[in-house]
Amino acid sequence: MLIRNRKAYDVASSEITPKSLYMARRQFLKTAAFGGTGIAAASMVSPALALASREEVPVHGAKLEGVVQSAWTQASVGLEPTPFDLVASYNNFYEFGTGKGRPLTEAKNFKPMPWTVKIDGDVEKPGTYDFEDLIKPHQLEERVYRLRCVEAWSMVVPWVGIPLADVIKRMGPGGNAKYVAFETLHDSKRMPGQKRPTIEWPYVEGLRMDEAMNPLTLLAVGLYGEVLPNQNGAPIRLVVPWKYGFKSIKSIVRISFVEKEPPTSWNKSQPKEYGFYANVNPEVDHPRWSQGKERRIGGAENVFGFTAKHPTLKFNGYEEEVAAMYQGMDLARYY
Ligand SMILES: Nc1nc2c(c(=O)[nH]1)N[C@H]1C(S)=C(S)[C@@H](COP(=O)(O)O)O[C@H]1N2
Ligand SMILES: [Mo]
Repeated sequence: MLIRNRKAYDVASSEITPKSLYMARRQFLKTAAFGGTGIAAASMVSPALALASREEVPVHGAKLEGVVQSAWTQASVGLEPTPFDLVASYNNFYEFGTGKGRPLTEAKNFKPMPWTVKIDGDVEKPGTYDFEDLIKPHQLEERVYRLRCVEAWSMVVPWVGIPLADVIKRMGPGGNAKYVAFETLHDSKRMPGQKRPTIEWPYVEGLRMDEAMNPLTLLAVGLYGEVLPNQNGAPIRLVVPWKYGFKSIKSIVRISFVEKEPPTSWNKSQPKEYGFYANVNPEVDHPRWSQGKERRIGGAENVFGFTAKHPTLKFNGYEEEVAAMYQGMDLARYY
């Protein structure tokens, strides 16, 4: 059968969402009234509704050269990658608005280049590095990873990036560098969502040093072989596949080597709901909903309903690679 040879990303979005359903949802949107419930990595908006409100398809970026295939292939995930159009149009990026469809349109005119990343703290080679100088010495790899959002939806994304460990080794962290802290650009002229106090700006995140050095942890600069779309965190974002999506901070301008556990945005905003570790764990529910299942973006269940169907895997399926780092830790306490 011909269709079986086609890659997921060759499938047009019109085939994923039959046109009639798409139009029906648009009509529903026009007539339905929505009570916005404010804040959360957690507003339970269905992807169908978010996609129905977008007016244009994502813009493709420049092809990235010299990308090698990593050990984390599509076959190792065992799932088809989520089509490009969905990865680049269903986003969480509060700097460009809180709706899932907002970053696509609100980030359209964002100009990521030129870009610098400040490296500071307990490290041998601190400084302000041009994006190019930060990336150039390293080999770009493609890595197909699961992404599991705390809101119980998930995707499979073919990222392009470099292991964070390679950059850390090159920078030479000192003996007091127990954690790595990350910061997103703070400039409300370029990121209009920052004009509103949705969360405290800038967005900040952090990892323990062993988590940062874990071979899975990626600094992504692209997806689907192309330069990272603005809405996915251009020009450089973190990808930590065994943790909930909010740990994967976008548009990074600062990486600091610190001694104490750094503050993280969602923990600051709602400490009872979001901890520092945020490891994907089906056994530890969010206080307001189960983490036992997930809804795959683009999956058949999204067409008619919003029920989470697929069981969530411990550490998002990366247990073998990461479980040893948490041995002896009570993961219900360190959530
Ligand atoms: N700076 C910044 N990074 C962020 C966010 C954000 O709002 N701002 N949202 C996070 C959340 S909650 C998720 S699920 C992922 C979504 O990444 P994607 O849009 O590429 O799928 O980005 C994370 N990184
Ligand atoms: Mo998220």
